[in-house]
Amino acid sequence: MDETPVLVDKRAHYRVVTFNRPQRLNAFNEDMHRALKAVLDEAEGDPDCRALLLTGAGRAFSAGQDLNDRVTKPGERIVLGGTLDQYYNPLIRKLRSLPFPVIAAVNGVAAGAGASIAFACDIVLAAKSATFVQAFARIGLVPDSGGTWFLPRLVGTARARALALLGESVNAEKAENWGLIWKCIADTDLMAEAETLCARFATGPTFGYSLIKRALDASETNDLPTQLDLERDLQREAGFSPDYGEGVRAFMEKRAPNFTGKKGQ
Ligand code: T3D
Repeated sequence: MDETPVLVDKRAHYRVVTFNRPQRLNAFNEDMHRALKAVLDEAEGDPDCRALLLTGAGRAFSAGQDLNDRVTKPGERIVLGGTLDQYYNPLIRKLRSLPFPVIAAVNGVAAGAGASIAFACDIVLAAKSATFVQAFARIGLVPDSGGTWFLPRLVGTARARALALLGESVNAEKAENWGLIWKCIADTDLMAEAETLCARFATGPTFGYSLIKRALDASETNDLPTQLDLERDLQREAGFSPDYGEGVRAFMEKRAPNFTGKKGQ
């Protein structure tokens, strides 16, 4: 087992979580999956955690599945559905459902499931030198960990199909221009900018953010009437939160709001 396949730095109201297998470009093995799950579960259970930043140690964000664990003899079969059920799919669901913003600071190459994990985050920042690679087709696989769901929604069908089938690398500037990510940032500024954003979220209206995430996720499958009903229900909940009252008072008093992030009664 690696010493610490996932590092956690606790900051004021947020965590920086670093994939830490740099010698393997932060490729995922079972130890790393288990470590990441524990970190995310702990963060979710801590009411003081109001934002999370994911990044990678060394020159990669993550190269996806560690292929050292997938080497077979010719003719030997390997069952991949099981690892998706056990590890990747719960990870993507967890990232999407965390009740606070999750930011990816993509510091280098994000390939295979490594790219899908970034796309599952709420906001993706990438260093100018970072690249996104749909590596799956290169080894005869299907984009997974939500890849076939995120790609067409982010960049449209034409680009999604070409990316998935060709497995070509997309640099961070193009990724921003295509809408695959939020922002491409100079390498030297990436972490500072990502932490500034996290710190901002960590003092924001966390409960309201969690409702925004729920509404946007639901809009992927809802028709307009259903979504309008959902917005009404979520807005009712948001309206009961102390942060809504504080936000309006602060606006009227022309001062900065002091949000607690809490849910209302
Ligand atoms: O299996 C299941 O459970 C199903 C789920 C699958 C999810 C997936 O993610 S499938 C896709 C798996 N990932 C890949 O296929 C990506 C493979 N890697 C690459 O295509 C390239 O390495 C990169 C595009 C990521 C980076 O290219 P480059 O030229 O910058 O670096 P490199 O020289 O290829 O790699 C550097 C080292 O990292 C090298 O090791 P070495 O020669 O220095 O000892 C390379 O073997 C290693 N490495 C890179 N990716 C992986 C890896 N080792 C294990 N697994 C990897 N995924």
